[in-house]
Amino acid sequence: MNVCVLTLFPDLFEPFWGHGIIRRAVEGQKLCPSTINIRDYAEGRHRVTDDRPYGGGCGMVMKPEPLTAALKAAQSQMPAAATLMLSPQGKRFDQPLAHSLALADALILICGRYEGVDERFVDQHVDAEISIGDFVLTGGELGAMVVIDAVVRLIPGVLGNRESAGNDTFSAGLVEHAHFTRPQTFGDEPVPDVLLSGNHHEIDRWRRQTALMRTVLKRPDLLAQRNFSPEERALLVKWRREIDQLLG
Ligand code: 9D3
Repeated sequence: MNVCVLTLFPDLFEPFWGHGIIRRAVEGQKLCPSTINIRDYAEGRHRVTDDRPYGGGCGMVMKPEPLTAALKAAQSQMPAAATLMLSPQGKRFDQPLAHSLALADALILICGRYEGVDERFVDQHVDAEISIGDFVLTGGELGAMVVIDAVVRLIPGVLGNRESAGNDTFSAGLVEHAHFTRPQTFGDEPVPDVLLSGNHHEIDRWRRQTALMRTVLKRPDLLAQRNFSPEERALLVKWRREIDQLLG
């Protein structure tokens, strides 16, 4: 996948491309990343990329011409790419959106800074705006990295079999079961016996049950839209009876 990021801070992306699974994807030619410095496409001796908002108010607005020129440069390399902008006004990024972006052959990600981007650039050139959540960042760069990180690991061949993406929390719709490794006892806490039993049927059953319990406790919102299996339904009924018993 070709991914081109338009940003005023291309240096932020160098360590990102250079580590972990993203680096492996680059080395394995599953990801071909690039950055374009928007400032390189600004005119004049000072290469100004922002200006004061029409109508007044505080903060600055990104000028449309440097963004448009930078986008043309990206599109000359990847003419079929979808043009996405990271923005607090965008559609909330989630795992289904990550899966659909992972099908693309090329993506252009535009990172805003300052108070915002001239709306005419958005109207004329942006296919979709994406937000990574309801909190305020200082710019789109961390959002772009979040999107790229989530998308690249879904490209076939990027994850090894040992780390495969099929069984993810949000693909399964439940929080994962707890994980344990050595030592067998840590600060008085032993690893649950069943995990040492070697009984893989029992281990799978324990993992399914505790995943459901942990979802009830930690992320009940995930269960609102779930179609419970008969096993899950039976467990929830059993737990309800136990809670009713406690409450008299
Ligand atoms: C004070 C006015 N701000 C509205 C809350 C304007 C504003 C805040 C933050 C304008 C730009 C930004 C920079 N944020 C992003 O570029 C951004 C972002 C975010 O702030 N939260 C979640 N996802 C994203 S994606 C890009």
